[in-house]
Amino acid sequence: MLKLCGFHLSNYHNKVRIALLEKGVPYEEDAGCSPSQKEDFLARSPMGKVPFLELGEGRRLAEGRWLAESEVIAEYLEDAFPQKPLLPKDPFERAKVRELVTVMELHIELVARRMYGEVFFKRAPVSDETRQAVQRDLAKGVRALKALAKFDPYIAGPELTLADCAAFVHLPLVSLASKHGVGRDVLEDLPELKPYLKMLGERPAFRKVNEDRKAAQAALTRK
Ligand SMILES: N[C@@H](CCC(=O)N[C@@H](CS)C(=O)NCC(=O)O)C(=O)O
Repeated sequence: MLKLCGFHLSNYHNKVRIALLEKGVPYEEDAGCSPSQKEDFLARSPMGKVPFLELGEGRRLAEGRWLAESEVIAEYLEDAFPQKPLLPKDPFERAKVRELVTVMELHIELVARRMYGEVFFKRAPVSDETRQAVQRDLAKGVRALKALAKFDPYIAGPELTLADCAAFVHLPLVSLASKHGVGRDVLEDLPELKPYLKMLGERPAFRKVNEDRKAAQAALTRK
């Protein structure tokens, strides 16, 4: 049995969970798993991040099998469980889905993430230099997203793909972070985005993950 380890407020954890649920792959979850730089955690996830996937623990740590990096995990699931694919068959179309995911993660989410501490965790504000760099880099990422996104009705075209799993978890965070961090929702120029996210949110897998995220957020706020 696969075990997905992470927590329900993690957008990367939630992306993999949506893929597992959409594909109907049976899995267990450890949703109480926080990032760590401790040695035994690093043996499972070498950058100390979540999510990671456990593919069988083995009797000793060295015998265990783990995978880190959400997109690597998602692609593993595609290879290991080809039923209900979330990547097109055609090599070019598959690559276009990966291109979209890379733009959303490397050039948009990771850029906006530089402001998450300030915006979501009440940490010290970023420097003016960082804020300007974020604004400039986000503009390039969003320009690329606009060029690639199809909303037809899914972000990569007529089929639901891994790019939708990524868009659903990352883009709302980017909207919020940019609204509070640079004074403007950098995704507001994509008018198709809101109805598209709403449409995805009506699918059972997406809805379940979103409800669990909201419950985790509410529990955190009560603390
Ligand atoms: N590229 C990684 C990013 C994962 C990531 O950044 N996870 C966050 C939680 S949402 C984390 O573990 N942060 C702790 C850290 O960066 O040390 C992936 O796709 O899995």
